[in-house]
Amino acid sequence: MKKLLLLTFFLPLLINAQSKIEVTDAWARPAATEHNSALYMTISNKSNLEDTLYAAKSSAAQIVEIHETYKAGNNMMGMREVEFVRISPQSSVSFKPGRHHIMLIGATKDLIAGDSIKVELFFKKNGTITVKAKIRSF
Ligand SMILES: [Cu+2]
Repeated sequence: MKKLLLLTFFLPLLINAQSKIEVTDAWARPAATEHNSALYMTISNKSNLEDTLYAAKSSAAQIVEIHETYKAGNNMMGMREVEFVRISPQSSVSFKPGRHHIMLIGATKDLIAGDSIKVELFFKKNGTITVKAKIRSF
């Protein structure tokens, strides 16, 4: 009974904390089954505390990683996994082509333009945020 009362008390606070991170314009590139896609979006931090994106998950891909693009020299671009991306207080980070992206490795189904997929984003302070991303080419 005591536990139940505590839960009731804290629930509104938890819901409030969730809304401090806002994800907009989420979209992912089309890909055939087993092939790779990338997801882009804008993450806005509406709180006065820094938050950190540290993982992502989706049933649409076998492996989901946070990636950054970097200059590999001689006009070559490479990409690599990063462990986290910091989102400063009252600011936003754009995941876009040539910058950060969520790498969807091994699509579990055909990702066709016009469809949408769900991706879970894990934040240290704000918890899990589920994002709906539209499949499109650009
Ligand atoms: Cu990548």
